Amino acid sequence: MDRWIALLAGLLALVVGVLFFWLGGPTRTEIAQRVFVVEVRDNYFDPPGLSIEPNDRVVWIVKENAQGDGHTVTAYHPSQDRPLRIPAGARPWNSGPMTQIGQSYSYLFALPGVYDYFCALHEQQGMVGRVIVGSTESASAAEQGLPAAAQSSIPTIEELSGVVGEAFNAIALLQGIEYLAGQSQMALALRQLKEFQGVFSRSILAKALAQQGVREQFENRVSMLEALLNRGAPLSAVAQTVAQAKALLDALTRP
Ligand SMILES: [Cu+2]
Repeated sequence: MDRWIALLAGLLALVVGVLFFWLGGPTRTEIAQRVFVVEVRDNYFDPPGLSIEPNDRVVWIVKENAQGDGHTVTAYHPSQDRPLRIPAGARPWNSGPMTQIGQSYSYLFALPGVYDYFCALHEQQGMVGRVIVGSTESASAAEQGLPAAAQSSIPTIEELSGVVGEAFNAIALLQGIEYLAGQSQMALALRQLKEFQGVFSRSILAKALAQQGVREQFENRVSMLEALLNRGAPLSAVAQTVAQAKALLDALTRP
């Protein structure tokens, strides 16, 4: 009888423990919600590839429109007269033509998988992009089936899993911090920066920057960005510092 009571007590403790952890622990949605910014240029996305976590948000911002006809950000999906190149069940998106500099479009990536997208006006010029959500190990997108120009410019899953992918991510993350600062979301901008600093020192990106002899320079830019955000410096100063950090990363994204 005593054994049963002990067993029941043990089970009860386990259930309470699990419930406590489940209800009290931070969930992925609380710590995620990072904002990555992809710049929309003539005629490419910068950066063209990202590797993110579920519930991260991507904001595309138009930076160039020399032709005047604008750009779109459109998912490869049958609803857009294209083959399905996003996870089954994921919501397709289409920004429609964006013609104003500074115009933006945002999408929250909820489901894991590989998402390919294109600009409806410049797909044939290779204006395409890719977002991997969740583990890159489970990503198994067909690397075939795009127009030739798109095929040659879309980052491969292998690239996005390595140092090129980390550099792309860092660029979009820093651009995201600039975007958040521009929205007066200083606390979010700082949190995103702290999280980046936390993982940077152990990253292959840090190693690659060290090999290029610019790691210290890059870290100085990131520290300066933190100081600027902390004292609510003008957005122009924030943008300039992000641009300098980005210039150091750009060297890693070119073959
Ligand atoms: Cu375009």
